[in-house]
Amino acid sequence: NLYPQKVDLTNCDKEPIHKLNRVQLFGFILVVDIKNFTISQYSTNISDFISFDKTYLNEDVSAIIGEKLSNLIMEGLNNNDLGPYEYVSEKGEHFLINPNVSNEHLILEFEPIKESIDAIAQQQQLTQIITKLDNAKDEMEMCDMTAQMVKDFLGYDRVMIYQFDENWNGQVVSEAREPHLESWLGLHYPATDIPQQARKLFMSQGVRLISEVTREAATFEPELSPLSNDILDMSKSELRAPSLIHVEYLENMKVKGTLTAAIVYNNTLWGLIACHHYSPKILSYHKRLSVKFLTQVFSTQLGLRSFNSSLKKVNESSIIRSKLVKQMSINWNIVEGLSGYDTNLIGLTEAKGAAIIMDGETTLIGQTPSVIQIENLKQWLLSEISENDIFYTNKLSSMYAEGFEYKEVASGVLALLLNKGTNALFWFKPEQLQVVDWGGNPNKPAEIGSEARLSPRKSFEKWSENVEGESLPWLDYEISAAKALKDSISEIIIQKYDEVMRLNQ
Ligand code: BLA
Repeated sequence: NLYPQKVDLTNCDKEPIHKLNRVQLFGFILVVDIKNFTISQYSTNISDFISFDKTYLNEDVSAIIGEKLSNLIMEGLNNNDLGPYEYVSEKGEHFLINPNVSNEHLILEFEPIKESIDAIAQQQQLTQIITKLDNAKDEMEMCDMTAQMVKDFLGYDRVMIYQFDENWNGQVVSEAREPHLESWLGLHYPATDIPQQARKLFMSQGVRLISEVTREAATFEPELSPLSNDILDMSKSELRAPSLIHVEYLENMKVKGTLTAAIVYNNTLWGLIACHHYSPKILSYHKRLSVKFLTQVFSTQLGLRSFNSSLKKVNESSIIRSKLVKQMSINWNIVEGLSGYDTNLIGLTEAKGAAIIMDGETTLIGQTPSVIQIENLKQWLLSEISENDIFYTNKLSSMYAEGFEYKEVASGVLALLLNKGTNALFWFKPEQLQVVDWGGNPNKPAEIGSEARLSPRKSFEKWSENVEGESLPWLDYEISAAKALKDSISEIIIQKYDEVMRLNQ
């Protein structure tokens, strides 16, 4: 049995989706032995495109594509510059050959060329898009513009910008769609919709076209590669057909054709541009390449903008810290310096409240729990974290039961313990009540299908969930600001000590 594994929800993240022996029908494949350029396998739909029969197996590939092209590809292989190439068949039909290397195989992927490319017009269009992106006022506007421009450029029925969170759940943050379609803006999808191996493969590919959502696919003749005695690894193939689980998923969404582009920066998958069409849709290789380029520009811009806006926050916060240090130095009084002026401890972060426990006294600023509740929290922290450490959470009540009593003001806590916990600083963020709209019930990711096997969720109706006891997260700059303040306070304490010693002399 070639495919021993039965795929269900418990193991679908282990499905070898790069080795399913399934080829999409909008093109065909010749697999060539990289050592001697003989044909070792072909996709079973080849006769839909060119005249071919079994006898070509083990023949030199030039028997099909001609001596000239064969030499050109061989040269490209040696120079690490693999096309694409144009090929004209016996019948005079034009194809693009898109080669990729998979171990000892050279995989030649053929796609019919349907439209003539107006390179200049396409370049102008791209330049316009990039200029527009440059002028977007913030990240949100950039996402909205990109969704609309990709829709205009490619002509899909729906284009979404989809952003991952830290647990690989995702949310539709921008959308452009045909007016008769219902909006999916703001909908959430659970991480299981895109298993980890699919994310990895997708990220390295960049752009993925599924021209027709169908269970039908071509396979290879022979099924196993005679070179490796194994199923061909199609990780780099554009014509790789999707896993049947994913097909079922898209069928349930009533989608007939998709294009997905990975938004990557800092080597991580930030999100994706997801294009849906309600009828099959083939997009030429050149258009796909343009989308890849566009998505790269978009990703870089996005990264740059978020870097700049967090840099701005870091700068503002460090100005506030030096003010606090100055204030603390006036009378060598830490509590007064942190709480007695217009600029106080809260401003260092985006918290709404803060507390200072210093020499047995507790000082409160803004929205906080009570003095006793904060003292209890400190005792709990002492048992939880080492005495001079920093602690933060945006879901206090999920780990500390008493926190539930004051989750409205302090679902988020950032705490610094000083001098073995005799002194402490706290910042508090209020509960951020939110309704999360899931595109389907996330706790019920699959249903038993008619064939008594698991299938992806059938319901994409809006499914709402209340998230309780959570604040906005603590950002990196807020945590760094707290750490830096701690160092400043230690210095002030040492200076104060020196000062006292000097006066006493
Ligand atoms: C792949 N699932 C994907 C991909 C996306 C999604 C974007 C990768 C791109 C692609 O191959 O087309 C999910 N698409 C979405 C989501 C939206 C969208 C969330 O447009 C939102 C608007 N899928 C499931 C479950 C499993 C599963 C339960 O829902 C597994 C049990 C599997 N998803 C699955 C697999 C792939 C996939 C196997 C890879 C398909 C392949 O490349 O062969």
